[in-house]
Amino acid sequence: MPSTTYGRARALTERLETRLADSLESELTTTRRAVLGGLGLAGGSALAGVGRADRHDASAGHDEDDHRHGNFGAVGEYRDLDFDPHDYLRRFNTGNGESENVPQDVYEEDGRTVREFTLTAIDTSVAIAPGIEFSAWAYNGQVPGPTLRAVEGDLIRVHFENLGRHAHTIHPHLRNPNPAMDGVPTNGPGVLDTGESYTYEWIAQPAGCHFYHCHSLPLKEHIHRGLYGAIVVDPDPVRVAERPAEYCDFHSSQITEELRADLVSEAESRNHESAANDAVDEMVMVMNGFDTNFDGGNEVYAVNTRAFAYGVGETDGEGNWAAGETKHPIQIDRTRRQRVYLINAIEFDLVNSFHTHSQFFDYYDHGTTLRPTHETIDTIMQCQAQRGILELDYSTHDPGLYMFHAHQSEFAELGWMSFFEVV
Ligand SMILES: [Cu+2]
Repeated sequence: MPSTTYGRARALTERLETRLADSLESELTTTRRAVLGGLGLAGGSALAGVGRADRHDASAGHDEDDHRHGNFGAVGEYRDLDFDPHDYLRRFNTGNGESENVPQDVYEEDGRTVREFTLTAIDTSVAIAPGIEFSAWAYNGQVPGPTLRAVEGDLIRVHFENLGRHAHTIHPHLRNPNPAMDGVPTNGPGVLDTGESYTYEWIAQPAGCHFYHCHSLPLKEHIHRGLYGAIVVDPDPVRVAERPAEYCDFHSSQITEELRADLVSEAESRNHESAANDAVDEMVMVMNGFDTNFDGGNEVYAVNTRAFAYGVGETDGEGNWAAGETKHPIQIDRTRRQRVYLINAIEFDLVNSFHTHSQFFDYYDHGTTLRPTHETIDTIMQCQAQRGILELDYSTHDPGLYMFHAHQSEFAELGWMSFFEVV
């Protein structure tokens, strides 16, 4: 593999990174000037937080909300877990202790598998680009929050503790028959103030790629600040064999034994407890954006929080990345099937998109079916909170770097630009 390719890819990533840093710098200057102009004689002290620091109290009409909830001052831990987009990509929490910062357990109760997790909302800061810290509100100190994974029909039990300065909830995008567990201000415990806790219980259904997020008001700020994550619900092959029509767009009278067998085998490939799943390389990508100056628009875009994290950094061209290098492409073993759980967690922009270069993929909208809802496409669009499963096959591709990015060019240039490294 010629290293010139890597050299050029690295130069491109660096150029985009520099432009992003410059645009943030000029954005900061413009905002400061505008605010100064508007302030007149009011003085400069109000500027202290403009830009990279936390000025949520002054910026979002939040004072009233804070006082109503009685949240004064920071009570949560302030910590930076050095969230790593590369580590996040392939880390699933199934109750078996996959993450040090996520207390979890798995056990049987009344004939049902229970997957238990503790999620704690805290105020923290996350590095969204080199040298750019964003004041986040985060589940377990990371953005996106921990990926929770269960099998269809399991009970997901989440002990939630709010150690942040604002009132928060957890709202799951699941089929949930108990309104008290919906994590909204109106139902059940409502919003949880600083120091309060609650245990949510959700049945893992339907199978698919789902989303959870805080549902406190103002909603757009509570989501955009980082309180969101993925829930993966693996299909249960036994249930699929019994009720195949629920997993495809065929009527039960049209289900042949062959189709049933195909659906079951697809379900096994998606189920982390099945050996067939080991053969699939699975990843979680949460498309997100950051409004660094709190003007209601994003200045930085990313997959899994850090701009250009899957770009090309310093390398010898043979896959050896320089020590301490935080950027590198996502390595893909061409002999394996690739599956991406993709979620759009963006705020302020109506849609986001995902585009692969030199490759087409199958797409399962929301991941709730076991047959693709789109076949052989290279671009998909997701509105806010929409998600789905992509399946890619690089077995006939030459090794090398293949770009993928949002096909909103603006998003790509402001951070949402990445590479697969097919080996
Ligand atoms: Cu919140």
